[in-house]
Amino acid sequence: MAEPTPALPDRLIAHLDMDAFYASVELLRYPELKGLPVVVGGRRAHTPQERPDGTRHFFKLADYTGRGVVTTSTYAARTLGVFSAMGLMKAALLAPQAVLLPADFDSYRHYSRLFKAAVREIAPVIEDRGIDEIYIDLTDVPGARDPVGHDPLGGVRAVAREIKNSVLRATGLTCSVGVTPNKLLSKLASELDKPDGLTVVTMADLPTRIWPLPVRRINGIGPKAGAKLNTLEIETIADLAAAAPELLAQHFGAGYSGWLHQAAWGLDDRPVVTHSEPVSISRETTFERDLHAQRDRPELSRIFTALCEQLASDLQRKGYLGRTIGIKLRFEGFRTVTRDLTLDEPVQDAAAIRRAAGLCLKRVDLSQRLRLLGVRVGKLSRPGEIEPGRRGRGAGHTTKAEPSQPTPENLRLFT
Ligand code: TTP
Ligand code: MG
Ligand code: MG
Repeated sequence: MAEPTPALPDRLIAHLDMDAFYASVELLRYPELKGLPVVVGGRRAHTPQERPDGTRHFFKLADYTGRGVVTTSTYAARTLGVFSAMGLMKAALLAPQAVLLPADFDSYRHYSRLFKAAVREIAPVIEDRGIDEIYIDLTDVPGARDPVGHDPLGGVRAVAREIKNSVLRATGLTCSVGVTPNKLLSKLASELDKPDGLTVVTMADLPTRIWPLPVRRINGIGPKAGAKLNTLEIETIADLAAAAPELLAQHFGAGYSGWLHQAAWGLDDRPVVTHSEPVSISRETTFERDLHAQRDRPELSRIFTALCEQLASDLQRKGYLGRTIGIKLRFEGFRTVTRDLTLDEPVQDAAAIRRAAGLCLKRVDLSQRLRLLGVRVGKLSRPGEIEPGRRGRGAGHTTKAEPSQPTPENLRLFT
């Protein structure tokens, strides 16, 4: 008689995340940088230059001055302490010899589409979680529930390996995959053996693989909740799993504390959602130096127009129109201000976006210098369709309650 196969979990969910994604895409173009500390985050001026003999000159972090941040870094740079979101000047102190490259988002989007298509050929139930990661429901993929020898998870392991191979063939890039009974655990598992990892975690593995991790690793425990948990001497997921539910409820309220407890015990029944529509699409830019609305008017105006043009092309490429146009301004000292207005009819062209965003701008006091400018389009719809939740039609455009008067000065700015 055959031995009974140990029960498989009801669902087999994978989380796949590309390794050092932007940096790895750059290495495809510059293979001579393989294994070296490389940082993505420079400006166009840092584009490598080809020498007459065919070799390239790369910019080094040590040469950088400015206020940019590290977008991502290769694993070689990470061993020197250089990570995403660190200031480039600070990173230069840790890794002066690291190569600095400008970001090329078109390329990253291209490789993002390629890897997702490669996965979809093997497992069609995919939830898009951004440029370099997806959830995949492997439950019904042929072979995923077949044991291999005595290993009940042999089948799903083989499917995951096939997915990784297929991504590598399609893109030349490695990724890390976590396979578990749910999204929450899979998101944790995909990080455990990065880069090029394949990590299967079952409920039986919780104590050894998940519980030792710091609570902040759980997707849904942000900096605030994390800090508060730490003040309660809850540092690891094990501490959280052992915490008295009443203590958690006292500090976090009934809803969130219940979720914290479930998360620590590896429970999560959210489905893999295959269709998601963005709520809004935006573009923003941080200036090289703070700009003043009047003194730097031509430069600001040019940047403003360019943002609106990029946004219009994003909308057109993705096939959306939007009715709410918003702006975001960050001033010196980091104060951030947003304004928006809702139009009668949805738009997707740069001129209409520019016009509406210009009206928003007139509702802001621009006496302080600016460090960031952003433009956003929301209330998205597809051509010929009414956006979700929209009922009747209002008269004229409705603006958000923010009745600041346009000052005569502002009326002349950016126009
Ligand atoms: P991540 O998946 O967080 O990071 P990564 O792919 O570079 O490295 P890992 O191997 O640890 O997964 O982010 C994916 C890409 O998103 C990353 O290559 C660059 C971009 N990104 C930012 O622009 N800003 C950020 O703060 C982070 C974290 C990522
Ligand atoms: Mg990644
Ligand atoms: Mg990611």
